[in-house]
Amino acid sequence: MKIHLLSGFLGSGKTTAIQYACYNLLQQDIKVGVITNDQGIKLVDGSFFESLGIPNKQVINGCFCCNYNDLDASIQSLIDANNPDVIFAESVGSCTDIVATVSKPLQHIRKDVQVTISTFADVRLLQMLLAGNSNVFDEAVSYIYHKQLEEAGIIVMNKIDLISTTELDKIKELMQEKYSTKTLLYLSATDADGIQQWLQTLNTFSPAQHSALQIDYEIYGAGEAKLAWLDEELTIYNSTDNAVQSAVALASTIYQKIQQQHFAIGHLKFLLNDNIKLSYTATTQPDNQYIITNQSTATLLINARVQVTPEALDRLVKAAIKDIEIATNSHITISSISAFQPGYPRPTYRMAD
Ligand SMILES: Nc1nc2c(ncn2[C@@H]2O[C@H](COP(=O)(O)OP(=O)(O)OP(=O)(O)O)[C@@H](O)[C@H]2O)c(=O)[nH]1
Ligand SMILES: [Mg+2]
Repeated sequence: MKIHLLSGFLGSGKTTAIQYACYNLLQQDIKVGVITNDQGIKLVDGSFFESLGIPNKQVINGCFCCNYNDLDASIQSLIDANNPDVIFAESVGSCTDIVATVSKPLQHIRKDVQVTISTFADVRLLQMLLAGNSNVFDEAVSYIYHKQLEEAGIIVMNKIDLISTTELDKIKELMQEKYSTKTLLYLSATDADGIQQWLQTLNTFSPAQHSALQIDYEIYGAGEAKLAWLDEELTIYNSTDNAVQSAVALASTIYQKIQQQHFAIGHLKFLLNDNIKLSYTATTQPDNQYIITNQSTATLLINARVQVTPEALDRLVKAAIKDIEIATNSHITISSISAFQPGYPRPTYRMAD
């Protein structure tokens, strides 16, 4: 069995890559399983794979490294239920050091499993950070971003459809200079050829190329603590059957309020009616390909990961809810809410070289 670990910053395209890779492999009758991971409990990614009918498990309430035993139990549970040939495991976008804390322990404990790690990077965000545009995220957050790239065997520069060929050539040059020892891929996860290229690389990649990071956990912990997580589940009631429109407007209003206040967005994602994902990142917005249906109720799961305090994020979302209730003549009830900062990273195992 193969386990492909995906690392990479919030919103870089890990879930999208797994989704299309699963379609590709299922077409070839290769059995797949997915493990998603996040700091919270009510999570868009896990529910999204559930809605796609792809066998999946979630490691919740903290990253793989700090919940190694839950990761292992999820692997076992997928094996018992479905015996997959390939498992994709997506780590939290603010997590790093996974060679030492996840990949090496996995290879040590499950000797029959082949493990790879790919780090995903949104090519436009990378472009900004490589250009020294350091005001996108706090220095400690950028530290995590660069550590994710540093520990990768394979770096996937994703979303190349968003830049010109001239810009792409420039990035290739810079990445080659900085990361010449790594396997560098340039693709779009939404493109079948791009996914095929990534899967081919995974098939031929030797895990021996991964080596553990030198990392300062004080800066890593400080970087995670700069980010706020807000998970909220709500139901929208609208007597003129405009509940779905109101939900979409709420997502957009939250995004606009974050933009107005100049808070850096890691990933602002929503799951509408348990199956439609709306996602805003530092560089992308929803593609609006969903179909608006006339309904008197709609559910919305909000997962916001933003560089701000949890209290300010909570206030901002509450204000957006109020605005939408008034603007669309809707009533919104909140069934669960949790706003917090990720805790200091304390890995279950850490195996350096
Ligand atoms: N244009 C474009 N957008 C993409 C591509 N891949 C992903 N996206 C978009 O980027 C956004 C974030 O993608 P996800 O796959 O959810 O990112 P992620 O890395 O799983 O995010 P987290 O789980 O929050 O860390 C979504 O709106 C995707 O549709 C791509 O190749 N091109
Ligand atoms: Mg994801």
